[in-house]
Amino acid sequence: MADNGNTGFFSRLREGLSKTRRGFVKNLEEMVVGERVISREFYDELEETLIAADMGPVFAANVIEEMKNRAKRNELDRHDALMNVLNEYMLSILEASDKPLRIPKDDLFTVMVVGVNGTGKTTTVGKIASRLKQEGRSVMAAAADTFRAAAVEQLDVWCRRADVPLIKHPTGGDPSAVAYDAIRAARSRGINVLLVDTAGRLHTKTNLMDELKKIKRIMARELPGAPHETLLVLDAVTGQNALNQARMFNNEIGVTGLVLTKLDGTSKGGIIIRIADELKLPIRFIGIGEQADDLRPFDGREFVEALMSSG
Ligand SMILES: Nc1nc2c(ncn2[C@@H]2O[C@H](COP(=O)(O)OP(=O)(O)OP(=O)(O)O)[C@@H](O)[C@H]2O)c(=O)[nH]1
Ligand SMILES: [Mg+2]
Repeated sequence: MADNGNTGFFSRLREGLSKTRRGFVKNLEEMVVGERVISREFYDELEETLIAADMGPVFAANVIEEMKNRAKRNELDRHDALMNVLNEYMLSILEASDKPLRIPKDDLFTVMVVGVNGTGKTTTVGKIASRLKQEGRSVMAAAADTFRAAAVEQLDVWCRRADVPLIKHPTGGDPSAVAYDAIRAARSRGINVLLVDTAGRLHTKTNLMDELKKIKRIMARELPGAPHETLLVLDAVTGQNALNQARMFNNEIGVTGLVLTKLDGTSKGGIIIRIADELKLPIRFIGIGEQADDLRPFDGREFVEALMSSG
């Protein structure tokens, strides 16, 4: 990828995170101005600030403990030393979650994309399809969201633009039948990557989790090891709800990777730290807009830099 693209993405990410940054960095800066002796009130206020920034109580407690330790050793008498502790902590947590999706080239690799309605599943399937296609992979998509015609149409637009074949059934059909057909079609055409889009809600009273479990089961029966990746799409704007969704999906169907979308313009970008810290699931991609190149593999260091750099 050209440098331009990376710089563009970084500055857009930084811009996108500016509300999150304003929510806590400014607060921190005001708190530490002129402060040499760090008081108990200071730590309490800091803890509140980090929790208010959605980073979670565990993270806040750990950061503060480390600050207190350093203060005891007289290593923490300046503002930048304090910010360094915060930076280091964020970095260690986000780098541990920074595990890009590795897709072998020789076999059919299947990705099932799940999440509650509106988080950005279909858009993410479209973006990943066009990214992989640009990298020279053979890609196919499956519209296993049969909830509404518009959902299939939406994916169809992405697929036509990316020149990726789409397997679809009429609205209201059985989503697992779509997944089944797609695996067969992908195999017979020697496709490398199959991306399966699923619904965030259903027509029937059938539980969404039961439906997703069924799709998984059918995929595994048709192709041992499938789905190779169960990718959960979370909307950063929803903050704590995203964390709860991740817990629920992981308990119910098992999640192997996360995508965090809508990091453009949210004040709740700190949730990524809490999700990484408490769930320890790989973060595969982040989304910062609606266009194809607004999705990138997650890079923990880049994220911390974008979050903490002023501008
Ligand atoms: N700003 C912004 N918008 C996004 C991003 N990702 C997706 N969207 C938008 O969010 C809306 C919902 O996206 P979809 O991809 O339809 O979400 P979905 O999870 O498939 O929704 P359902 O199929 O209804 O469950 C669309 O308007 C997308 O363009 C992102 O990273 N940033
Ligand atoms: Mg959708």
